[in-house]
Parts: sequence; structure tokens; C-alpha cells
Amino acid sequence: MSNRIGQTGLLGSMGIAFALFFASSCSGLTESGGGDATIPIEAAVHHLGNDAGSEGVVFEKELVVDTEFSRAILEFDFVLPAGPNLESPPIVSINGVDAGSVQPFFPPVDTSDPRWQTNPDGSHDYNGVIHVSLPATQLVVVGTNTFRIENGRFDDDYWFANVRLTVETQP
Ligand SMILES: [Ca+2]
Repeated sequence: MSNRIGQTGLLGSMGIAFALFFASSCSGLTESGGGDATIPIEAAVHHLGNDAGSEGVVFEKELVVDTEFSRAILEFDFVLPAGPNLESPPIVSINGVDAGSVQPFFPPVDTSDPRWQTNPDGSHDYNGVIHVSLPATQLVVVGTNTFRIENGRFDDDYWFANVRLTVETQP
């Protein structure tokens, strides 16, 4: 029994040490003047969907906000070579709470534009760049947060990048 307590204590200490290391290594606050700061979440390009080379249908990443803020905006870009489905777009959340639909950021459907793809089921994918900007003030907390993007339909392949949080810091 005493041995078991000893192991628990050791694991607990390791957990705290890891958490501290994780927090300090993930806190990438970049001051950009004017009371705004950009916190990078994931700059790299990722591919979700069910085609070869995809990373599956869910991407999650933690981010640390280490300052009080009055406003927060979550931004990212859908990028080439292929974009999301309009009718069942990817679902974005922070800390498990829906961050709002990305649908309003699609351009108007224009089937004469080669970037618009019409699927056999009549739905549409937009294979061009889409910039997404979602209000996140009520979703983000000071401390560790989780960004998540998940397919609206499993067979929708798309690429995204430049995930970041812009916060207006309090004076
Ligand atoms: Ca697609």
C-alpha cells in the first residue's frame, strides 16, 4: 500500500512538471501593437477527409491564453488544393462549444466558376481560399483552451492552415 501511494505521488509530480512545461512551451503570445495580440494555434497546413494522405476527420490543438482580454477572434483559412462542402461544412469548436458556422464565409455559389464543384448528391464544395473569422470572446478562457475542427461529412476532403486567435488585451 505504501508503495502504491509513493507511485501516485511520483506520477502526480511528473504530471505537474509536464503541465508547467507544456504551458510554457505553448504560450506564444506575439504583441502586434494597439492592444491586440495574436496567439498562433497552428500555422501548418492540414488535410482532413477520407482521401489518401488525410489526417482523419478531426483535428485538435491546445492553446494557452496567458493574459486577460476583452475580445477574442478565432481565424483560419481553408486553402488549396481542395476546400470544404457548403451544405455540410466542417464544425469548429473551442473547449467543446460550437464556435458558429463557417458557412457564411463561403462566396456565393457560382457553378460557372471552376472553383465550385457540384457533387453527385447535388451539394457543393468550394475549392478556393476561404478566410474564416469567428467571434470567440465568450468561448476562450485565460489558461488552456482546445481548438477543434471536425468534418461535417466524413467524405469531405479539405485543407486548412493559419489557425490563430487574435485577442484585444485589456489596458
Ligand atoms: Ca471538399
